[in-house]
Amino acid sequence: ERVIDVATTPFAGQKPGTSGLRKTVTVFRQPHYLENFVQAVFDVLEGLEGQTLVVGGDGRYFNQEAIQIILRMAAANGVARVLVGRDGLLSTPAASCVIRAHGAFGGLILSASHNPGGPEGDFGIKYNIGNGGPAPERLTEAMYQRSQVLSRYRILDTDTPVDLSREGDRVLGGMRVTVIDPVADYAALMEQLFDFKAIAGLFARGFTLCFDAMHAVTGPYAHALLEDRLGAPRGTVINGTPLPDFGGGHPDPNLTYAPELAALMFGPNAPDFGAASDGDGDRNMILGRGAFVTPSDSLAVLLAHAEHLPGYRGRVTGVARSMPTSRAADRVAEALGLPCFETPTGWKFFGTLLDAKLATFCGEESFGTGSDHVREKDGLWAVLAWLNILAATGSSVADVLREHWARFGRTFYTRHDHEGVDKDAAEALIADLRGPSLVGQTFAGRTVVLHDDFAYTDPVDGSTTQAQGIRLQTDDGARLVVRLSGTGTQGATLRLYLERFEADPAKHGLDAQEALADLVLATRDLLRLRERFGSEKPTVIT
Ligand code: VG1
Ligand code: CO
Repeated sequence: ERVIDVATTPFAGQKPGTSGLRKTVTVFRQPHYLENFVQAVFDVLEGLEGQTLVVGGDGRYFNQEAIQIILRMAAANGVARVLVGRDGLLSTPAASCVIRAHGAFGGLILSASHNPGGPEGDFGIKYNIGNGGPAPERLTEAMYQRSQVLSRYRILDTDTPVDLSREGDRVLGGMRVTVIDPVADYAALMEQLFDFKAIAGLFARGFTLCFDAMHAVTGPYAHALLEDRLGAPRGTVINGTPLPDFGGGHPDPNLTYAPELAALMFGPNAPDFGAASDGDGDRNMILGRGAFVTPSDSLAVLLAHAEHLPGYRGRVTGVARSMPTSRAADRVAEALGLPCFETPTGWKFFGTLLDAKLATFCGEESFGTGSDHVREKDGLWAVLAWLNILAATGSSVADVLREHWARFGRTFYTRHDHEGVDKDAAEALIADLRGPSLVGQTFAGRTVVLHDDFAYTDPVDGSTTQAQGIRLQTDDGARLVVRLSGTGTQGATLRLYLERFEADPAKHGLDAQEALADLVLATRDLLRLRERFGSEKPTVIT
């Protein structure tokens, strides 16, 4: 096969957001669109020639076609070898694991994560660096800049697809393509981190679990780990076959988009434990019988119980959370004498902290939890960590939560999303909030003590990131955060994050929406939501 240079012109807006470039499938299927972006990535990677890349995706519509294009371009750009998951599948955490396990130069992950898939849905692509983590901002910015000026891309002149259905080596131009088992490296890593014997013991004693893979990429991983290795009965994993359109669902593990699981866990026949993960397998939702664990609490609980987890015992150095994530983990860190870092939204900001061993666990309120075992958040990892804790303590999920709150206090937390709102109106709201300081004024009967637009200086590499979201804090420790989504593909999504601390155990049983009701009302007034957007009702509450 010949290498050819194809003349092209830039597409506006090929700018990676919170997690890679995400657009509708229709945008991605325009001739040259994907090719341009991939070439922009390759162009800014120094020393790519002769290296090994990892490629895989969440199996959504356009995954296979995209991978074939990427393989032909990688070969044409001098990549020596590509490791690709069988059938083009690799969950995001597994891709991170494979990059690290094989010492690859980096990897391309095809996913729009929790966004719906299918011909009318979304697609996405992101580049991860050699530590297995998302490319840092300076690299994604360089890719964007390059995409705006390139005039040609390089590709192998062939239409014959590489067979990705069988494991083993193939040759494509001058490049080796190795099709790997997408689960093997990842499963081996999980066995090193957790007490599989204790978890298997739980299942042997009749402990029941329902894991909803939401027809997304975690199905094969969950079948292999939970059922095959840990002995949970068949049927423990539901919706376990990855489908290009996720069965028409919205593969976002929360109480709104996983309604069947939610109904099961709060119904009369609830199993002991319930969990779900998202399109690309990096998010997780944790439920017990009649109990929902907020992701912010989950991070705090894992940190508090690290001594039960073989892979972490005696080596936890710190914790990091994204800015809008609740401060529940901060309280645990303080009690344990560990540092707690507050970073901008998106997993790419945790990489330097993990590499420098400043943080061991990381978390985001958006159902993301993880550790230094890879450089992505990891849905199934969180599920295994919780199972390990339940096995070690002999407690139920509800008891673990109750005991945690009794010891550290409870941080009531909620996020209200207003999806698909008018972009100009949303930007005007943020601009207004960047205006005169509200410090000293009253908010929900409290006094505002902090009002800023979050900026971050990375303590390891000194890089700075501005304008990451408005923070409003009151004298009693309540907090409102306002920011716009960087992963959406339609209009704008406004995210409002609210929390308040409660020390009194007699009040820990309250429903979060009830406990935060006065803050919700005050937020609607302060932001004049109805006036600006025509409605003050959120589309999704998590
Ligand atoms: C959202 C979440 C953020 C997460 C990101 C990627 O970003 O809020 O915490 O890191 O999605 O997750 P945004 O900019 O829309 O708020 V995933 O599972 O979509 O890769
Ligand atoms: Co995801």
